[in-house]
Amino acid sequence: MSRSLASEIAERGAIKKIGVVGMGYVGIPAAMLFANAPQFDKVYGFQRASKTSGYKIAMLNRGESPLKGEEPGLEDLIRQVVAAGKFECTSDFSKIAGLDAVTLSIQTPFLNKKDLLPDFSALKDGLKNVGRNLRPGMLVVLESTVTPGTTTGLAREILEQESGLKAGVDFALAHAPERVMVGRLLKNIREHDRIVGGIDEASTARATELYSPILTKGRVIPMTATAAEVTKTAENTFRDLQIAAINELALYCEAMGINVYDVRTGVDSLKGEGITRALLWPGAGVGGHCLTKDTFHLERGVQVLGKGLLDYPAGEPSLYVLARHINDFMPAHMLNLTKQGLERAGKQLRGAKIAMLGWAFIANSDDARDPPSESFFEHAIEAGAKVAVHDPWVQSYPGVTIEHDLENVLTHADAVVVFTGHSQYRNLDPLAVRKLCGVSHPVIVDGRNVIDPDTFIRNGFVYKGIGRGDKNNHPVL
Ligand code: SAJ
Repeated sequence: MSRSLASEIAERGAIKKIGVVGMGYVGIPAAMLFANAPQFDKVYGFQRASKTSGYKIAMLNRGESPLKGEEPGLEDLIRQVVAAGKFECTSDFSKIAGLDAVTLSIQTPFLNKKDLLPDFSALKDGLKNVGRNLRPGMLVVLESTVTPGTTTGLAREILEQESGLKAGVDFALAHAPERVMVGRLLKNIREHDRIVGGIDEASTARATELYSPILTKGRVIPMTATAAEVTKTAENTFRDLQIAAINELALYCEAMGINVYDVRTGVDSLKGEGITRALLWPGAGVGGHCLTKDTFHLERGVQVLGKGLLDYPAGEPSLYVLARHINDFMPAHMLNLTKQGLERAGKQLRGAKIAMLGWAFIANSDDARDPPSESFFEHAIEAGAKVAVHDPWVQSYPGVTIEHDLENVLTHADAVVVFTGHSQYRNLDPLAVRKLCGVSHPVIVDGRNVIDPDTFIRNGFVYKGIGRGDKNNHPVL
């Protein structure tokens, strides 16, 4: 523990004023929980006044949430902390100079996944804005998911360059990755354990002081910054791998004419000591800003940090990247099922009207980042189909007309394709849907296991479902 950082921090005293850079799905709930904690006096949310996101500043300062979709407790909390004067959103980054701690929750997508090239441009901008206003004794925390080595490498370099200060001597630096899922943002932050990885012990201790007040069930799990980066990228990579495993099984079950859900129940039944089964759910694909890219952060990490040291079977592909390929194949598989269904109804993709139900990457949310629906949409149009898209939550999406009138989308549809598991689609009435389609054998393709095949088959539909080999070649009634 370096004397100077500890004394800088001791001199500064307890953390009272906090800044959160990036008002998105991660930054907004975190800022509100900090603002709601009695230990902290004031929280600033920093948002660039850009064309695409600048509107959030005024909305938040009016006590409104820019996040659509079901987010229990968030709207109320925003109203509460804004009314109490504990939270303010601004694009004036110079305010950072008066704070004790700053967190960064900024998107870290990939420019090119094949060459493992991340796009850290937004993150670098954020780090520069913080670095320019950094003062001795302050704490900086990266919450964004990053390539292992980024906190002690790129982030440290930019902060030191911009501030003229030294990490671990003049200021504290840590990685404390977010672990939130849309639909339960506040709950996840409060109840999940928090990985806290400082570049040194003083930084870990200071970051622990920051997060402890907002944790209810969660505990702080301290480690090094790089171990924290690997933990985050690995947990998402493992989840993606688990989904790929069940997706591959679903494809096998279709080919063998059996029901993957029977098999899943069977496999899942083997419980007991030393046996952990983490079977996830097959589906139309994996989307979102996390699972679709964190594997590549991990892969890049071992390439950069583990340069020449990795002992791995020569010429064998990475298991994790293979999993990505399987999950990326599922929208194409959905299109194959749609094509097969239409052929069973005596039709072709070309000229057919497809009603796509669900654009968001996850159920009951407006989150449409990297949606699996997009590649299906593009390939269906390429194949000559007309595609209408319905989503109850997503407001808009570049290049796609998102409709909120379900009847209109279903009208004259030859095929209905369920891509997102929104609750609304669990109550589809086959008779009403068939009437709107207005054809003798509408096709229904279930990519999220939300409908009962038999009910639709009985009503003259041609049914196709992920993993439903037991139903996909049913007699057409
Ligand atoms: N999906 C399946 N089958 C499943 C689970 C999910 O096909 O059994 C699909 C979903 O439909 C979606 C995608 O995968 O398209 C991602 O879904 P998700 O439930 O993983 O949601 P994310 O990406 O928002 O959340 C993940 C979580 N990571 C882990 O659980 C390890 C969350 O805890 C992270 O905070 C989040 O990534 C993140 O921000 O990193």
